[in-house]
Amino acid sequence: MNRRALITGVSGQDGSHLAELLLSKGYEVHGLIRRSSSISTTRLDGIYQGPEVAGRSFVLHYGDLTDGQSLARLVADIQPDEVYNLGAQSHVAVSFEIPEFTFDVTGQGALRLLEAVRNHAPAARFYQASSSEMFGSAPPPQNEQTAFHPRSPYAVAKVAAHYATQNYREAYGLFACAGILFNHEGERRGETFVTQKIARGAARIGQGRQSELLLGNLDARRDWGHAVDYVHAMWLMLRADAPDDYVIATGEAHSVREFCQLAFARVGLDWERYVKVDERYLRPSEVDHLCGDSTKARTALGWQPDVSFEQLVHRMVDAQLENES
Ligand code: NAP
Ligand code: G4F
Repeated sequence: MNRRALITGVSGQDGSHLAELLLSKGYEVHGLIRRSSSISTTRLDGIYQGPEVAGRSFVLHYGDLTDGQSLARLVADIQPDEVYNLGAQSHVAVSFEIPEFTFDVTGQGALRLLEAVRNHAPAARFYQASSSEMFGSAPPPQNEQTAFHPRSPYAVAKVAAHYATQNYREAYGLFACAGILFNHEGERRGETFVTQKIARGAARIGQGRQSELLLGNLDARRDWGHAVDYVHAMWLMLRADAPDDYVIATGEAHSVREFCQLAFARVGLDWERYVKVDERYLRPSEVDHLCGDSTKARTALGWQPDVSFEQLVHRMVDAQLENES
């Protein structure tokens, strides 16, 4: 029997890569999408199967993490073997503008989904997309033992969802895992995250379509990996013998400045001539330095990343050059 998976956030960067991974492994994949006035499933173009496809293995359902009844009904109807909760208002800076909404979707949404699983598919394995943002100002290297010090409404919501996942594991015996993933990027990254903003800006400036790039804090350091490597870790966690929480990271941190340097060099330009700091992109409280220690995942799950920092930057810029051509 093929395994059946339900993915929230399937239209996002990670959701689209995870859906492809699970389909390649023979899963029947169900994805939750929100209704929107324009098409929001472009990342799924390569795997979309319309309702006319007989016996399709990829099915999209309307729902919302703020609507507990829709989640309960979907879980009851689909009876998934695995549930991946990737849906979130995932933009840290935006979470300062819409904190209540962020908490509702990113924090309480996880609790709603856990309840749906507990009540309607208690044998399902559950993955929660926790985040290195939860570590906030805790000094690097951060691992599973590091105390959280969240620095944004988004991070506070992720901490709540993380603890809810642990509590449902302890209280109800759910096979519930939290992956504490450090930043991961790629060709499908949203345009307002710093890496894609830089990759796109470098490509456009290189092609003479843009004259400057406005950014915020250039000193922030992140442990950046590629999303394809990271969704593989999600799947490995749910294939383990017992549920647990794992840090997923490359173990290498670079500054926003270094990202700019490599991205602009890819198009033969000196970044310092084009990048300007604009205070509007500074955050009320910043996370200065994230660098993960993923020894546990490497040892227990056999996980390791394949894409280096330099390859990541080059792949993102090259993809933007193709987009713009
Ligand atoms: P993303 O590209 O922003 O995707 C977020 C997904 O959540 C989208 O499919 C979005 O749908 C969906 N969503 C938003 N609000 C929703 C709601 N109310 N109900 C249902 N779905 C909703 O994020 P990502 O980078 O793929 O990240 C996936 C998950 O991992 C997120 O939970 C994120 O917080 C977490 N995470 C990401 C990173 C990273 O570096 N990428 C690191 C650690 C943790 P629309 O397409 O309709 O907006
Ligand atoms: O790309 P960012 O917006 O990602 P951030 O805040 O680290 O959050 C991402 O990674 C988290 C994992 O740690 C995820 F949980 C979360 O969902 C998201 O995927 O910003 C990275 C850094 C920050 O320090 C920010 O202040 O880049 C700095 N930055 C500088 N200029 C900028 C900009 N960030 C953005 N988005 N836009 C700028 O113009």
